Amino acid sequence: MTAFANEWNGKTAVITGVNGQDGSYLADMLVAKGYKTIGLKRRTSTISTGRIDHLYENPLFKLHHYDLTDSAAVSHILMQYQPDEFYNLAAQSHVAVSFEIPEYTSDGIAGGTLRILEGIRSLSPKTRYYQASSSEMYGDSTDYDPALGYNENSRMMPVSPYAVAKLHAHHMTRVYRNAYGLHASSGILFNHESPRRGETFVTRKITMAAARIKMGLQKELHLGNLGAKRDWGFAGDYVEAMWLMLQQPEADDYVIATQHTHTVREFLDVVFEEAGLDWHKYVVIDPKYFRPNEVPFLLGDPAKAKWKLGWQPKVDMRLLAKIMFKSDMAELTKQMQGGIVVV
Ligand code: NAP
Ligand code: G4F
Repeated sequence: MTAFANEWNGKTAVITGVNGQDGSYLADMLVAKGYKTIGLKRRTSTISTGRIDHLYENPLFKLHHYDLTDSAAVSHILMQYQPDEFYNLAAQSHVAVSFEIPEYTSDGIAGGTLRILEGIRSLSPKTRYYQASSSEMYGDSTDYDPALGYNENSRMMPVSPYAVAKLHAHHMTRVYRNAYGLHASSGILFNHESPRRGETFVTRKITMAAARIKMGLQKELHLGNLGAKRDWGFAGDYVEAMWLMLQQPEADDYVIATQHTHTVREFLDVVFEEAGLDWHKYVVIDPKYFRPNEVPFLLGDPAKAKWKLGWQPKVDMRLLAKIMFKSDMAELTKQMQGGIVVV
């Protein structure tokens, strides 16, 4: 038996943003299910494919270059593969950065989504489409039940360029579903994290800093708003929900969340307690990390996903925080033993 014993199941899937957190977990899952998995990544000047390097030798996995702003690249991929499923995960996904580069963020997310939908409509209309929508779209809307949280019908009031672009893409997905009969679904995913989370998002920034402080490599952790509340789940659970949406007879929109919300401060408490440290000694509140507009509160109601998809989250915030901290400690220990640590 080879290390890649899983055979092709006859299905082909395309993933944009395969090099990101979710793209890498989704690629792992689809390859394990026997999909021929076509990962699309943008070209970067330095190699940064650590999340997907382990897939390179797998005959079911193939990588192509692409950019959200390039409709010809999408057309070629659709014509070449006529994929059964297309997962659109690529985005400039950092909310604070979207205030600095709003046009780029918007063109990639709103324009990029439209380019793919139009490509599918004209070149491969049987392809089932997944859109990576976001809880950030709710913004500061007060249209939710405090006990249950936002659902698929709650009013959305985005407060960042990123969220406005995501809302455009969300509605465009619905328009192509209703106008042209495409099997196009949006997952309204609340924050989800993992050891593969980008290092500038608050959870990973905290777990990495706690590990570095523990090892004597860092003295301070600069953060912004500690009072913001987020509904944090595990990325590995959330990619399962994406796949389930595309297995349904009808396309639809689904909230994916844990239905528990915590402040950034509570996340800090759990991680530093796990590290045996008092975060008050290290955290510096830095105006640089406050945003021009902030989403103060996110809590999602995944009842529809539970009922229709049979999906439910398996990892809560406390466990997630511990898994991430442990992983960062292990990685740092390995680097220190290999003599490759940045102080
Ligand atoms: P991520 O780690 O930032 O991954 C995004 C990927 O998109 C990266 O691989 C990035 O490439 C790629 N990308 C960025 N700009 C691109 C462009 N112009 N052309 C082609 N590729 C481009 O994000 P994630 O956490 O995996 O999230 C996946 C998707 O879900 C995103 O659309 C995000 O907005 C959305 N979402 C995320 C969450 C969450 O909590 N994680 C919640 C709701 C929705 P590089 O690898 O080269 O940087
Ligand atoms: O980790 P964050 O940057 O995530 P944010 O802004 O909620 O966005 C993430 O989740 C969205 C889904 O709701 C996705 F659509 C989006 O792509 C992304 O994955 O910030 C979380 C909270 C914010 O309230 C922020 O103000 O943490 C606060 N925060 C406090 N100090 C900080 C920091 N955020 C970051 N990134 N860095 C800080 O130093």
